[in-house]
Amino acid sequence: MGMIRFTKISLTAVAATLALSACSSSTATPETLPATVGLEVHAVSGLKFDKAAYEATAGDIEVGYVNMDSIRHTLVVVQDGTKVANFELKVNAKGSTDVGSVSLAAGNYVLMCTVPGHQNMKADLTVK
Ligand SMILES: [Cu+2]
Repeated sequence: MGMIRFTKISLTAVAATLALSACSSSTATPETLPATVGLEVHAVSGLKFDKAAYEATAGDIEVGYVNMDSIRHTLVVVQDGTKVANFELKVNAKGSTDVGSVSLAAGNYVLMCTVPGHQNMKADLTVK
């Protein structure tokens, strides 16, 4: 019984330490995006975007891209396997942001990152 109790205490201590380190590593505040941004996408750790699906309003869409990860990422828009021309956002470091405008008609699109090895960074974009 004594051993079991000791193990429980140790795990609690480890959990507390992890919580503290998680807190201190999240202090890098991203640059602020303009209020006019109509679509905000975050790159997060694990080669993912922060959502599986996004929505935007048809027309000129101002897209804000925030890097919450520690490696560089890009953002492009693809429709039916073809990249939408003249639009690519790049965020090279943790906390960096990029903003750009893309004109999209209503429809279904896919957001992707073009960095080699990041082919699983995909999310749906529905434009209405
Ligand atoms: Cu990426």
